[in-house]
Amino acid sequence: MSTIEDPSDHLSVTPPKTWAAGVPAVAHAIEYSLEENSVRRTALTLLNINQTKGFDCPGCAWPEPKHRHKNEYCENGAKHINDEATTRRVTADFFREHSIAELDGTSDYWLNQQGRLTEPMIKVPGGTHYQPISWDEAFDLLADELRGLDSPDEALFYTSGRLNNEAAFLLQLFARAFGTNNLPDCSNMCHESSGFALQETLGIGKGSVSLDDIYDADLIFVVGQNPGTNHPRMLSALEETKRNGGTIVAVNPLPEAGLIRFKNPQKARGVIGRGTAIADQFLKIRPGGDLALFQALNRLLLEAEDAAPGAVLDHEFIRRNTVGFEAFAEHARKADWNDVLAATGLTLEEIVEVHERVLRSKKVIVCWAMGLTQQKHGVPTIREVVNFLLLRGNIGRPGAGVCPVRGHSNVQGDRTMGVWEQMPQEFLDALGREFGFTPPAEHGVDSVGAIRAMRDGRAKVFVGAAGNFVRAAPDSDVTEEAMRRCRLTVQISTKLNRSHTVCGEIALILPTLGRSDRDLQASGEQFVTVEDSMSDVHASRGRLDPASPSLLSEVAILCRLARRTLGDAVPVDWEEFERDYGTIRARIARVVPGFEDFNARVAAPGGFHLPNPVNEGVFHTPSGKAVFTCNDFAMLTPPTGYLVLQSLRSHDQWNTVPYAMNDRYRGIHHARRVVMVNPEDLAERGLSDGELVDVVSVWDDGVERRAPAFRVVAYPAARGSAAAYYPETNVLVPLDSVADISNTPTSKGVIVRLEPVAAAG
Ligand SMILES: Nc1nc2c(c(=O)[nH]1)N[C@H]1C(S)=C(S)[C@@H](COP(=O)(O)OP(=O)(O)OC[C@H]3O[C@@H](n4cnc5c(=O)[nH]c(N)nc54)[C@H](O)[C@@H]3O)O[C@H]1N2
Ligand SMILES: Nc1nc2c(c(=O)[nH]1)N[C@H]1C(S)=C(S)[C@@H](COP(=O)(O)OP(=O)(O)OC[C@H]3O[C@@H](n4cnc5c(=O)[nH]c(N)nc54)[C@H](O)[C@@H]3O)O[C@H]1N2
Ligand code: SF4
Ligand SMILES: [Mo]
Repeated sequence: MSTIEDPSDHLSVTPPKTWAAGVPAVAHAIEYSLEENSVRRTALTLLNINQTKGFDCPGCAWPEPKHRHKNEYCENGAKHINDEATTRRVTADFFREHSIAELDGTSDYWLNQQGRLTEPMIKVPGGTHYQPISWDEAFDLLADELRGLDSPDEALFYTSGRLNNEAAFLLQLFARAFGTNNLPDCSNMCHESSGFALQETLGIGKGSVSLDDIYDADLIFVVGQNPGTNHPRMLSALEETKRNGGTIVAVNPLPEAGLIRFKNPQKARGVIGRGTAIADQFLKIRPGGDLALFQALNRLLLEAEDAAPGAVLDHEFIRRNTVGFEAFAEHARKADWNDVLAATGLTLEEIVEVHERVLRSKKVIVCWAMGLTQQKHGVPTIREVVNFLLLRGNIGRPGAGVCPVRGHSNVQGDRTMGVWEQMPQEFLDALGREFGFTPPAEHGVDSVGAIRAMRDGRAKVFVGAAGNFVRAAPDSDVTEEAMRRCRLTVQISTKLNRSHTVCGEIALILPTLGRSDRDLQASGEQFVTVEDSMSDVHASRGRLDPASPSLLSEVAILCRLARRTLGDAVPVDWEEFERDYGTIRARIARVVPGFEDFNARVAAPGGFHLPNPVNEGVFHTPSGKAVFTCNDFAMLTPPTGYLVLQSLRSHDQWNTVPYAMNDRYRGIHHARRVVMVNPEDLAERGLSDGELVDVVSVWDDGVERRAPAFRVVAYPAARGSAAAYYPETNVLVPLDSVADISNTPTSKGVIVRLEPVAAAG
């Protein structure tokens, strides 16, 4: 339970910005760095971000360009790295001074501000405080608890996309050798809908475009994504697209600053000039309206083809590479215009204008993020996006394709390494062959499944390798109760967070090295590898002195834990893996397709690219072809008086971790408990700008979930929508409200009402 240290009382609001980055971005990055660090450390960290011999930015998964600038990072990358490289420390004394209950009463912001974790800590049954424990004792205890379970499926191994490839590979190897596929991860709550939709239609759950394709495209859709804040360097790429004559259409319920205009802080003209207008057309869509929009565009394309046969669709591509066209076309032609306009909140003219842009464009890319994936109809929406691209052959040729923009820096790599509760049998067979054991075939639980398993007493040990599961998960009260029911919760972490204060009967904190920390093992200095959103795999080398001499790397922690838990049961040389990470990569090369000769190829500056078969016209679907699908759209129609709330990120946070109380581009200052609503929706409800309200969600289960004390902010949002920050609003997302097929919590589609809080006295 976190406190409501009601910062909304300090709220000040200025008009939303109409451009992103520029001089303030540079100034904010340096100001933040200097607050956290010395000048020397700041210089060392910033000079090493995203350089071929330095470390990968621990922020988002946007790729580095081939020709790297010496400042190859954005304002937020600098904030993320400096948050990790802080000189503040959480010591044993700190835990002696603060009880767990007391820590649980502080805010997420405060917990993160305390600095880097420095030594292993334990909470014993009935204990009120964490106390120090040696690494050996911690591993023995954890191994004993794991071995004492009635079934390996009573253990859960969660990961977040910060984990590097080597550690991710070892984690899934250990879990499977132990006997379970229970590998829930942050991806379950993030791009899972993209994975399912792309796997089914194109045969691979990854994006198909490279940075060169982005530069080369005629038309790029940026849908359900806020790149100015969440993938800032994507704006430099879009600027290049514009310079090459490309056009950009943004689809979003909010007029996000980065979608409007960009001032490139790396270029003189960005610093002094007006910057580049990004979106040529902005569609202020209703929440959840995207499936209707793409279906309408598909209907218009089919009708344009009727009017000018042979001039609109790419028949040759459709015939050679796809199945299901006829059924799809029949279905899409029936899209009802009244329903489309109601679902999207757009005008017919707006949709026709986009259609005309499409007709003028040979090379089209669709980029998207959480605005599509975290909706009940996320999977069918992305399938409809694929239909749209297939119609004109916009898959597999330069300047065209699908671009799900990933969140965490290595979230895509973790999946490639086998962190998924549903890895295909082929992968499990290869793993078993390589290491001489039989991995369990039965699927494990995902993130939502993990909460249910803990809640119902089916899971008893939770191991979090990076991340902050308690705050990332939906339905905070249910999740917290579920965690507290566990016999043992273990967090492998760099910094303090809510998952340390909401814990099981026994709890362990295992502090680890971050991306920027030097990783020295018996064979010498080690590097790790990551895969970005465009399937480029490259090395990352920590350059700073570790935050504490007692830290172990994630690889070392997993090796020692596996060795003690499994003994000789599985013939794996864990000690050798810990001594020399090259030996892990040598085994990855033999198990994971595309990683042949891994060590040699990753030694090349910039690493190597994992080709996407789609770009060679190869589709790993059952038919061997890309698949057209028929998708029905159901509208998100809240009852009268209710709104569709999305929970989203501010400019000053990294996922569950607020760095400050500001959201500069949206004009929100000194507060996070705010809810942004269109002024007309406020007027209809008799609410006024600045009013104090409780946000209350209602759902099928009849339970009313309440997030108290939010300030209303009149905001140019789409009618019927509301926006407030995550994780403060996770309490409102019902555990069972998930996307069809992908099981992703519907963090962008929560039905709420705003209840005025009666003035005190
Ligand atoms: N600074 C910073 N960078 C980050 C992160 C961070 O927390 N901070 N997190 C990282 C992670 S893990 C991820 S997954 C990414 C997330 O990147 P984004 O997906 O950009 O993140 P959100 O803040 O969730 O924003 C969702 C966007 O979708 C829009 N949206 C909401 N509902 C709809 C809808 O129904 N239709 C459409 N078309 N749009 C909609 C919102 O208005 C918002 O612009 O960012 C990564 N990068
Ligand atoms: N309501 C709502 N909920 C959401 C979302 C939303 O939009 N709305 N977004 C979802 C999405 S897209 C995601 S990806 C998840 C994010 O979920 P997570 O990935 O679980 O959360 P993070 O906030 O990224 O985790 C931060 C913690 O990771 C640890 N950490 C940081 N760096 C390292 C490292 O190098 N190694 C290790 N071992 N630990 C490290 C630190 O202790 C830090 O406190 O949240 C999801 N939840
Ligand atoms: S765009 Fe993403 S990866 Fe690049 S510097 Fe910024 S936060 Fe880091
Ligand atoms: Mo994410």
